[in-house]
Amino acid sequence: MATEIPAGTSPFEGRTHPKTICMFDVDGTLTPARQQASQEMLQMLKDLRKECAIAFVGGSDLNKIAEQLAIHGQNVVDDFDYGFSENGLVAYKLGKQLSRASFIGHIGEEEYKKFVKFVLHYIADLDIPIKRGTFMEFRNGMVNVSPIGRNASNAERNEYEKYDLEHGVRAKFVQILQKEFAHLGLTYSIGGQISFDVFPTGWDKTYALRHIEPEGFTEIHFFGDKTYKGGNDYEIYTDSRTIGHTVTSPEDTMKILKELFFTKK
Ligand code: M1P
Repeated sequence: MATEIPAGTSPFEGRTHPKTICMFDVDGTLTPARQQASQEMLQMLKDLRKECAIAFVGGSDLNKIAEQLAIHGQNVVDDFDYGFSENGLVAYKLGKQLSRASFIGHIGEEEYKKFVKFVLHYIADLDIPIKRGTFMEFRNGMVNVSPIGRNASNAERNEYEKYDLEHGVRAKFVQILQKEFAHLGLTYSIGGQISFDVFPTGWDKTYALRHIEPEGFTEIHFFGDKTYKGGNDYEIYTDSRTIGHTVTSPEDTMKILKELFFTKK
């Protein structure tokens, strides 16, 4: 049963640091890319929740994030104080949905149709070693485009990532789209192994910050692995409202958390 919170009282008052929040990217930060979180990581997040508020802020949609973080079948948005999927374009607070932004609502059906037509033609003509299925995934606030297709297996993903790094397939594709659809004001973000996300400029991970603003946190920590320019953690990592932490793996995230919250100073 939901606990009644008296008006004007923060739900985080009982935490050791009630005005602090830790926000985490998912792939490469809480979990290996597109895989499940370790038991050790899940336990650490549980312990951290006693210290301060916690949030995930992933580029993926909620289903994918749940596969990675809710490994015991629980509802992932109950394990975090805030849940931000699709960069926060779909947002939850304490298990309840806050809002959902619409990509089509923003660019319009006609422009969207032209975009889809162009992308699918381009992929059809693309000569890469293998192709699978689901080349475009329509989400709420963004679309995800994958030259190999989202149905690629883990082994195929790893192979494709290497191939893409060498041949710049996604980078070239993005350049062409930027030119062709310049009037739409879209951002293209290569955040994972086999695809890139497309969303209106400004709808990057900083979008999630508007949802925590009313709570008046004085320390906002952000942890991410793609914090370099062009990576999908860059904007939130460099935002003046956050204290950014670059991590190299989930183990590195745990190491930094231990130093920040679990080591007596
Ligand atoms: O979280 C990072 C990215 O993870 C997936 O990327 P890929 O399938 O290419 O590894 C996607 O869900 C993508 O939207 C997301 O940004």
